[in-house]
Order: sequence, then structure tokens, then C-alpha cells
Amino acid sequence: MAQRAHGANENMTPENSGGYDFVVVSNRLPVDHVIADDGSSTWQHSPGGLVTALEPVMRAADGAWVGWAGQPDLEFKPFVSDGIHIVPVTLSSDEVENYYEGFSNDTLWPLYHDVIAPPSYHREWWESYVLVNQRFADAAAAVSAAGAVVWVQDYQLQLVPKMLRTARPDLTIGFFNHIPFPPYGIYSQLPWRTQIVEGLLGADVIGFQRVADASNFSRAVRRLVGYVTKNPYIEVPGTEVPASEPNDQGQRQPPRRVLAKAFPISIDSSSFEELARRPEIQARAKEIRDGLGNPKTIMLGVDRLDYTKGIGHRLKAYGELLAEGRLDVEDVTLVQVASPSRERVQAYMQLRDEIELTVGRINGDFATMSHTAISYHHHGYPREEMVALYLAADVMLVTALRDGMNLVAKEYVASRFDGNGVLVLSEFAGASDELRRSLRINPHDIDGVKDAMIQAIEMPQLEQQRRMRAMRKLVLRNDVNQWSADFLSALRGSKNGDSVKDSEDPLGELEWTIERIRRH
Ligand code: GDG
Repeated sequence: MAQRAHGANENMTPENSGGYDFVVVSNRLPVDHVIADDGSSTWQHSPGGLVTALEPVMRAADGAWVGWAGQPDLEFKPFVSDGIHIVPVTLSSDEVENYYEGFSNDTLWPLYHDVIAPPSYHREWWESYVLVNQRFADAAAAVSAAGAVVWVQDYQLQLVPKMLRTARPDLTIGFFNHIPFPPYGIYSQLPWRTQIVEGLLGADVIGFQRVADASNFSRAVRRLVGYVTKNPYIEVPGTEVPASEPNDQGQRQPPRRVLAKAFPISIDSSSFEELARRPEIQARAKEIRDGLGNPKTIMLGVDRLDYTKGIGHRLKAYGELLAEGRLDVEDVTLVQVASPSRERVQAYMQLRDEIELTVGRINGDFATMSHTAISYHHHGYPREEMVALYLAADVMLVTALRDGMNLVAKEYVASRFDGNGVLVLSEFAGASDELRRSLRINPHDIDGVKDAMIQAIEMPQLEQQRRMRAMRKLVLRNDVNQWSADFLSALRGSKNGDSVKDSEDPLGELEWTIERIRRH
């Protein structure tokens, strides 16, 4: 039943790859293949929302991870990294341009984030998306044991669930969308809107960040394919799959009930708290404050340099407060970490220019010899440094114009074991559904953002602590283990009543894994 993967290494067979009972499929692997200037190459642990979220689950489940290593045109054999079985999928340079930078990052990303930037629609990008999704599906089918559980991640791979189901009806398939799912009025722009909805409906469980995303999806299903939806379920009618060979009888896929529901993602909360409690990290936080001239208040923004994150809106609000004299650079400094992202996509190059021009102007207008207005960093930092920054920051600014969840907001809360600090949080980030004791803002309302910044700076410590305590309770309880356990339980539930064929029972194994994760 298992098939050979097109782009995967020739030596990979279901036998030597192990035939895994639990397989994660995502665009990027949890490790990047990095080539240095001198031509030498290494595998590096890659940061980012998805990896941060899934790593602990993979270790607990001893599963395989199918994905791209981040470099075009290179083929790699499967290998084990830090206890995770890595199954690399190859992408050509053209595919990186068309499937990844094009359709994923310049069509779907802006479309799914409320068209903050205009999406581009190109048929050759779509063709590449279909081809690459098929390759990921083939690679996942090749390493999945009979009856395995496969968890497909994110918007780059929305066709994989249906492709996998067609090839391997024995699998239990989950899909999680890390970014928002847009309202139908926006989604309906997509020329390939029906194919994507059908692709997703190949899954048994489709997870979204927010309740609103799940309802947007159900509405798209009703409008585009007319299936009956009984929240949170979607009734998918049975289909005849035509025979591919003359003697082939074809396949009938029975009617299915798909669960489409919100599973808000979280972080490895206790590891952030653990780092924050380390004396050397606290010393580093103090050093950061000293380095900035010990202002009364440090405000912090940490984002991938992305137009969805509302960095410009944040800078505008801060610049106006300085211009109006409501804030003084002797008292307040804004630290902005903008980690490099998608640097070959035009909209991102333009964004970088805009942000850096604004930072330069604000610093030029307001910095003094001893105090800078904005300490701006276009770098990635180790996690230890991020936690030191969280500890050093009195106010955390999350002003996303649209964001699936925003893990940074949760990381700040998890790190503040001292109970101090104020989170200013956009209502357009998924995290605002849970972090209701933050100062919630509409980032488009610049006056509202300015008032929230002042309120945060002036907030009495007692109130900070009351708010932070409530948010910490939630983030420590609803951590990433809880998230994955909830999702995997729902997958398990979706198969209740189905007979499991042999003594090898991946779903039983999965249940055991869920228990282990819950106890973690
Ligand atoms: C997508 C969705 C959703 C950032 N810079 C550095 C660094 N990071 C880490 C943060 C955080 C992660 O990357 C970013 O996660 P976010 O959630 O904030 O945003 P996206 O990257 O857009 O993630 C998002 C997420 O998927 C998960 O579902 O929440 O809505 O867009 O963990 O700390 N980490 C380190 N150095 C950096 O410089 N070490």
C-alpha cells in the first residue's frame, strides 16, 4: 500500500524508514540545512512558531517528520536529529519560487490575513503548489505504517489531506491551520477556492486557531461544495473514485464526518518560566536595561519582519507620543526585534525599507546623546536572549493587524514569573481570545494604541500583578502539550467505532502518547 516518494531519497523505502505510526508533515523541517560562505554545511535547529510548538510532541511520540530542509535542489537521506526521525523532501529552485515564495507567501499568506497586502494570483504558481503538495503526500504515504496517524501542518499543504486519503484510506489524517481562515467574502477571491476546500476535507479533523476561523471555513464549505455542516461537524458525502487501470474496479469512499474546530495553539510554557528563573538570564535582563541607560520604562516588540504584525502602526503611535511630549526618551525606550523573514519576496523588501526609514526618522528626531528612542534589531536571537528581553520589558507590544495566534504574547506571559509587566495585545491576534486581561487594542485606532501605551506605562504594580496572574494561570495550564493532546484526542475520537484491523494499533499507541503528553 505504501508508495515510493517522488522527491525523497531513492534509498528510502517503508521498510528502512521504519513505517512510522505517527507522522508530522510540514513545509519546513525542524532543522535547516545551512551552507556557510566557505561551502561547508551543517544542520541547524530552526526557530519559529510551528517548530517551537511541535518539538515536544514529536519527542514524546517517537514519530517521523516530513518536510523541506530549506535549501533548493538538494536531496538528503532520512536521518535522526535530537530524537526526531527526519524525512527530507526535495524542492527545486523553481518550486521554491513558485510554490513557496509565490503561492504560499504571496497568494495565500496575504489572502488569509485579510488582504493587508494585495495577493497575487498566477496559474503557474498554483500548478507548482499542486505538484509539490502531491510530493509531500507521496513522501508521507511512503513512511506511514498501516493505520498510522498523520498530522499535516499549515497553509502550504492544504491539498495534502485529500491526496493522502486517496492514496492511503487506512490513515487517520489531521490538519492544523496556523494562520487565520478568512471570511468568505475575502476567501472567494481565490481562483482555486473549491480545490483547497476539498483538499482540506480529506482530513478527519481540521484544526483552526479561533472559533471564527472554523466558522469561516464551514461557511466556505457550504457555499462552495454545498455539504451539510452541523457545527462543529461537516458531513462529506461518499464518492466514487474512477478506476485508473482497465481492470481496476475503482474505489468508493464512504461518507465521512469531518470535525472542523478551534484548537488554540500554545507554547512550552514551563520551559519559558524555567529559563526566566535562571540567575544568568536575570543578570542578562539587568545588563540589557543598563545598556539602554536604565530608562524608567522599556517597551518591547518581537516579531518576524512581516506586514501582518503591525510594526508600522506601533511605531507611528510611539512617534506621535514622543512628538506630543506625552513620552520622553529619557524615560522610555522601545526595543524592536524584527527577525529577518521571506527576504526574497518583494512585499517584505518594501516593508523592511519602510520600517527602517521610520525607525531612522524617529531616532533622528527624538534620540538624545544618552538615550535612543528605538533600539532596533534586524536579527534572530537565541531563545535565552529572547527571555532576557521579556524579563527586561515593562510593556510588551503585540499590535498585529491579523495573526493566527501570536506565540510571542504567550511567551511574554509565561516568562513573567515575577507577575510584573503589561501586555498590550491586538484583538486581531488569536491570543486575544484567551488573554483577556491584557490591554486589548485595535491597532488601526492609533489614538487607542497611544492611550493603551500610556495606560500600560502608568499601570500600578498591583493591577499589573492581578492581570498577569490571571493570564499566567491560563498560559501555564493551556500549554502546547495540552494543545497537541486535545488535537490528538479529537483525532482519536474521529475514529471511534471504526474497527482497527490488526494487533498493531496506531490509534491505541496514539492514545498512550496523549496520556504521556498530558502527564509531561
Ligand atoms: C505562525 C502564525 C501562530 C521570533 N524571532 C525569534 C524567535 N522568534 C520566535 C518567537 C515565537 C515564534 O518565533 C513566532 O511565532 P508567532 O506566533 O509570533 O508568529 P509566526 O512566526 O507568524 O507564526 C502565528 C504560529 O504560527 C503558531 O501557530 O501563532 O499566528 O503566523 O515563538 O519567540 N525565536 C528566537 N529568536 C528570534 O530572533 N529564538
